Amino acid sequence: MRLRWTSAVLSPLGCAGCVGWQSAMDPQGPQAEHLHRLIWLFTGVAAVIWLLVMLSLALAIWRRRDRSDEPVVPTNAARERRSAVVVFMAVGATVGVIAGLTLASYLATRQVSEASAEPLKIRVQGYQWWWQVSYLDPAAARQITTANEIHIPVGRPVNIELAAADVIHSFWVPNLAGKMDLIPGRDNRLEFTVARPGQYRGQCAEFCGLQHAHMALLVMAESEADFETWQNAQLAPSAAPDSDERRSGRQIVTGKACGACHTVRGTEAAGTIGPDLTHVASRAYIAAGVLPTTRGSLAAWVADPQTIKPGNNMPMVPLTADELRAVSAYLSALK
Ligand code: HEC
Ligand SMILES: [Cu+2]
Repeated sequence: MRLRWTSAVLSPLGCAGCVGWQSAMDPQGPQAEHLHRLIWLFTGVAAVIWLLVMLSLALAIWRRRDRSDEPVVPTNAARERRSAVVVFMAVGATVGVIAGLTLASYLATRQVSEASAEPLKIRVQGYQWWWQVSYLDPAAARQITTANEIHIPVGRPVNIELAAADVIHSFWVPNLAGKMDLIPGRDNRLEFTVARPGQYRGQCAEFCGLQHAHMALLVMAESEADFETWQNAQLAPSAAPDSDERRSGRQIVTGKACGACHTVRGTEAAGTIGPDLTHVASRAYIAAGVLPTTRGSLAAWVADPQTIKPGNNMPMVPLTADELRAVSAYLSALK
């Protein structure tokens, strides 16, 4: 990851030790760069105007102090005309600046939303409070469904179709692109290219309920070869259990309520209400960025999802300690 001074200054405010860095001031692709330039243009123009206003204010105060015996109201016609000219010039400058910034913003938006010829097509569907990620390969056998983690090859344009399953969400990966809403009943599109490999954090940017702040995602930008390796691993069905403990774990996941909500390809579990668990242990986090994926955190989550992420749509399924151990052993092997 290439660090700019803004990243260096701001990183202590971020999440030390987290996977993925998140900042609109550290653009990692052409679309993000257009927006970054726009941010600086607006900030620069606004700063100059602020300075000019403060300077004229200081000047006015200073001049008033010098001639405190004079009346406040302009007394003759010449002075009044001069004031009118100044007011007209100020109004003209304001209109000019606003028109210029509007044009700059329009041009940047147009550049950001340019479509490319053969993008990698991904569909992201927002749920309270996680992201379903599907790779739309023309060959049905090569379609992948995963959650909260998007792998993309560096240098290839990515076209993301954005849909919402319940309420309005907003997809925002600040290093890569602007925000785009996910609206029930209306699919939006967002296209971007990542220039450098890295792990970029994103999050829901539209208040969508209690756990809105716990709806993060990760974009893993990799070389074409690494991406292909990942893709092939994801296409494989779930790993078969290699011990008695894991076998009984699989039995619990497919036999208890879990399978009604989760899919584990290669088993009977085929639910679609929660994230696809076929390769859950290959992802850096579970529950949309809330816990790093370890056997311990998988056990903690399954034991009591409502304490970890209150209000989320996974109920607590009562398990004995042995069952929980078996389930976490099984899940943590689903690489
Ligand atoms: C009523 C549906 C439902 C049932 C039953 C259910 N889950 Fe879930 N599960 C969910 C939902 C929804 C989420 C996403 C929660 C979130 O992140 O907001 C989830 C998340 C998870 C995750 C985290 C996945 C990830 O990638 O973030 C795991 C692991 C998991 N469930 C395992 C289980 C197991 C094991 C069982 C059975 C003991 C089970 N679930 C039962 C709905 C369900
Ligand atoms: Cu959301």
